[in-house]
Amino acid sequence: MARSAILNVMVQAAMKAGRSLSRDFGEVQNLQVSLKGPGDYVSQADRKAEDILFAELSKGRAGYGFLMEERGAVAGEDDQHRWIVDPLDGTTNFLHGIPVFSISIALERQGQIVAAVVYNPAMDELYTAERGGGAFLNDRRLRVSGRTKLVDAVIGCGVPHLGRGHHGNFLLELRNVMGEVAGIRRLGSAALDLAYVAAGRMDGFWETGLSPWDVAAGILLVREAGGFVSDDKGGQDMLDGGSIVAGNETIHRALIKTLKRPVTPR
Ligand code: 2AM
Ligand code: CA
Ligand code: CA
Ligand code: CA
Repeated sequence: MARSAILNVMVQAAMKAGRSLSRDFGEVQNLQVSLKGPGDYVSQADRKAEDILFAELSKGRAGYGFLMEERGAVAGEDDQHRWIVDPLDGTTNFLHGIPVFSISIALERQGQIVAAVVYNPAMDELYTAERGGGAFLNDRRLRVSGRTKLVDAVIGCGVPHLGRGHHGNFLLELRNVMGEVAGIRRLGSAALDLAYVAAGRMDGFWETGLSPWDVAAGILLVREAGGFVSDDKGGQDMLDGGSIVAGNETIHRALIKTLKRPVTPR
């Protein structure tokens, strides 16, 4: 598979940051950790990986702007292009020694996501996509699952975070979904959840309360693997609205309907 020059820049940056995360994951008990809010941790590993990504992406393409979890927005001279980056998606897993975390890099051009990399260094799984060029896991072309019935489906979700609301609504959604599906999973890295939907490992995924860097790359992975992505109302406000529903066409539609259904006591 021939990668474009820009995707190569993104892959090289992700691999370098991935080596840093892998080293820190091996000595996780020695990392300095601080609290950004209730239950919201950031470590030296997040910051080191972000520094590497900022340096490598800046070197690869001068002047592009950034939106990064720890740095926030950094304006560039080129206002047509912006990197949307999460240096460590799944910090809670990482700090607990659970090898389910990822680096997420999306390139936005004139408001459209055109290239995406999600990399899980612990499993050495590299997910890439370019707009119109398909999605890949390492060198293998990806396709969302072909399952069409919720009763056969494994659905990923996120659990609302401490102090951020949505808890009551989540319980209603969960109750609706768990009564219909084969299984529910909670990985703890939204970027990987979306990559797993793209890979057909999970048939669908929903979460609320997310930030643009959690989902920007994963959205393109799912679309380029033939899947559907929307916010929880069926619109396209995923980056700023914070809610996301993904799946193949049939599961995506069924999941939106099931999430919204008024709960009937059972
Ligand atoms: P993070 O690990 O980069 O913070 C899991 O539910 C998803 O929510 C992950 O993408 C995770 O990203 C994000 N997340 C974890 N803790 C969070 C918090 N306190 N507030 C908002 N998002 C959070
Ligand atoms: Ca975080
Ligand atoms: Ca994140
Ligand atoms: Ca993060």
